[in-house]
Amino acid sequence: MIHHIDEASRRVLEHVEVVAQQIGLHQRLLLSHRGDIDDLLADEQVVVLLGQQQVGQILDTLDRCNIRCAGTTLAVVHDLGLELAQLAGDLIGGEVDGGVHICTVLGNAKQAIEDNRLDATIYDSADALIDDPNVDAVVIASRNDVHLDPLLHTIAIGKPTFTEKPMTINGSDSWKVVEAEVAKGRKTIQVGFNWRFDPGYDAMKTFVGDGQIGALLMAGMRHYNAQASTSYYGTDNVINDTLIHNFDMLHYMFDGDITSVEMKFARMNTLNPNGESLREPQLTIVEFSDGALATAEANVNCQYGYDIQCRLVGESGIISLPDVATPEVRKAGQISHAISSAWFGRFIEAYDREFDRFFANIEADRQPGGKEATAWDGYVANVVADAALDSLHHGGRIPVTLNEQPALYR
Ligand code: ISE
Repeated sequence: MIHHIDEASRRVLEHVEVVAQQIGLHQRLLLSHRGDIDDLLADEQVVVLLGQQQVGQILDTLDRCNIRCAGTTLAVVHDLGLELAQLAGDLIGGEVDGGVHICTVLGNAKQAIEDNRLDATIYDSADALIDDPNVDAVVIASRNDVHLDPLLHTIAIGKPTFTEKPMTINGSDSWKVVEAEVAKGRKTIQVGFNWRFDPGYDAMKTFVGDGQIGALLMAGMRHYNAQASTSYYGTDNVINDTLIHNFDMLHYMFDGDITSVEMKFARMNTLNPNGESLREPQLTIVEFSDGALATAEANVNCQYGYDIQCRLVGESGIISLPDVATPEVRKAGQISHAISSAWFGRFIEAYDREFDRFFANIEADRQPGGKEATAWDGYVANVVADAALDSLHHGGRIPVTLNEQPALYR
């Protein structure tokens, strides 16, 4: 199994994270890990396509996942060359002696590599890097709108791939991913719907599955962010970036397909700094084929913290997602509990567990399915989000129509 990331690699990751944030990544960054020979990831590289907002989270998650890196390989695409080359130069010549090998740089970085006398391999494209036989698995955590091409590529060559949610930006693109997997006859994609791995949601799923509160009738969910998560986050992202988690969780928790969705705007929060480009809070009403109903409130400028709730009403009882257990503080005439400021804190365990599952599946040569979201689940969430966007823009209740589920996913 993977045990502990070594100190040198941990410091590399931390350093990269800081630098990536400092230089405000606008392009994509590829990061790969190479494990020890006797490690779970023996001689394996994981390629991570990172975008501006995700770089910190993902590196942090990989770090916490205790991936042991005998050598860490950093790779850059597009125009990050200079900064990263300098960083690598610092690392190689400095604190983390010998721990870093720059293996992939595209764009205008060639000169920077030469100037810094770095040991580098230059590929012509991200695809060429992914094709490298040393790369055994791929993690795609770039902007939502650039997942599709690398996904289709990794499916074509059969490399296990973890993609951040949403799988793509709409149902028709996600269907291309499903079709590609079906054509290969094998599931290689795991979608990062991490809530499924949250201990609280996990326990609720078991409770429901065991029939402890009978068939589900209703659900009420809260999805609050202190503020919008990216600089380019707009009205539609409330659905296709935020509520899409809720759509996946409802699809996972309820036995039955989602058949329609309707969106409503609430009065705008005067503390929302984005004005009309980010119309919210939004409320969604989801209907299932057996008549069950769910509502989810999205409020991404709530100011006070990252607040996730879910209450499932069954025929003979109710289950509610526990608030994360933080110590109770009694002070100055008050009893209080700390609340996470963002999702990394709230779902830290879920992120770790979903990555652990991804690597465990690779090790066991097992296809994703069951708890981890497959390409089919990614497709379903996108189709529901498409209907929700339609409702948001045109009003009313919009039917959700799915293509027939291919046998591969049944
Ligand atoms: C972000 O991408 C996430 O996945 C978070 O869990 C969600 O709360 C946030 O709204 C999204 O933007």
